[in-house]
Amino acid sequence: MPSAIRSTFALSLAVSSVLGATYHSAEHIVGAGFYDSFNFEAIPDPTHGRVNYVDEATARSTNLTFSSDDTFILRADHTTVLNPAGAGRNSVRIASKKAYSTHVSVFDMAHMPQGCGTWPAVWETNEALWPTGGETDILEGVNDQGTNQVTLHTSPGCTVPAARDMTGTALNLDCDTAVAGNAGCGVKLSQATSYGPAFNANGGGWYATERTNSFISVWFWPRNDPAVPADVKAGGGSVDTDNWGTPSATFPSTTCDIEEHFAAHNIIINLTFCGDWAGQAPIYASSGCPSTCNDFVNTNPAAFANAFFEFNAINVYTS
Ligand SMILES: *[C@@H]1O[C@H](CO)[C@@H](O)[C@H](O)[C@H]1NC(C)=O
Ligand SMILES: CC(=O)N[C@H]1CO[C@H](CO)[C@@H](O)[C@@H]1O
Repeated sequence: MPSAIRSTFALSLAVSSVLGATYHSAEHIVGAGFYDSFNFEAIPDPTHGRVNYVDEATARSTNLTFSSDDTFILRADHTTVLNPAGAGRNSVRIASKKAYSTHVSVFDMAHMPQGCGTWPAVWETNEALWPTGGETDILEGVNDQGTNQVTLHTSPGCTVPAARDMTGTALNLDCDTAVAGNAGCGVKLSQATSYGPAFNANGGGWYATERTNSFISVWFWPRNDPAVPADVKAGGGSVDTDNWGTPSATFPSTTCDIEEHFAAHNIIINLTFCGDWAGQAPIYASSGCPSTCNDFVNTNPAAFANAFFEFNAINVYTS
């Protein structure tokens, strides 16, 4: 091979191996752009929460969603005392119009919902194909109990090893929704500021997910973390996950065929109250919360003044 061609060949090999973890912006969602990128889902809560999901017109007219040039807020009603025999607390659930298989998504958040009875979630799934299309819970918890838990839920035949290269702690190892009451295969994050009041007091931070056919990983960087990668902080453009360091949670494909167990996913953001997780009496009581969960949600609207998400941006990247 002539040397000029040989050196081009060598260069292209070097470039393509670096490009393995480089992704380019597919959606840069900021401010009112959330209304373009997401559908509002005014559906009954599948997890039996004390919630009433409203449509977009209601969310906008009652200020449950609010956008400015550089922020998008999604919150629950915090002024209405509820009739215990009537509908639950008004809140919002949104699902992205676009669906992604292998991708990176970065959530730059200044605030997340907090308070007794709250069950917020930022997650990805295919609602029409659940559970065979899989589910990735990126940010989820109940009743202000941190730290954050990252969880996969799948059809049978997807498990993860106990020992993994991550900073979080492995919980269940079988991701099958039919096992252990649909607990999924979870990872409890080690970072104290990853959830709830501690997350908010610290100005929030960045959650990022990378899904390939070899692994699904989630990173969390608190707002003041000197290690937050420059491409994550910048938003848009491109990102190189090779430079992101050890993830908070990772799920390798060793004993889980990710391509088979995960369909193209929409990003879903929801805020419910009580229900199948937050509302379980022992769980609610162990959080140091008063009364019963439903009664607290019905009678204490002011307690939900901080039950809101504030997004600086969501960035989605594909390779
Ligand atoms: C709607 O919410 C935003 C953000 O919290 C707030 O700045 C604004 O004043 C609210 N508008 C009304 C009409 O309450
Ligand atoms: C009420 C509601 O929409 N609940 C969903 C919110 O997020 C979790 C993901 O963790 C789903 O499992 C719930 O169905």
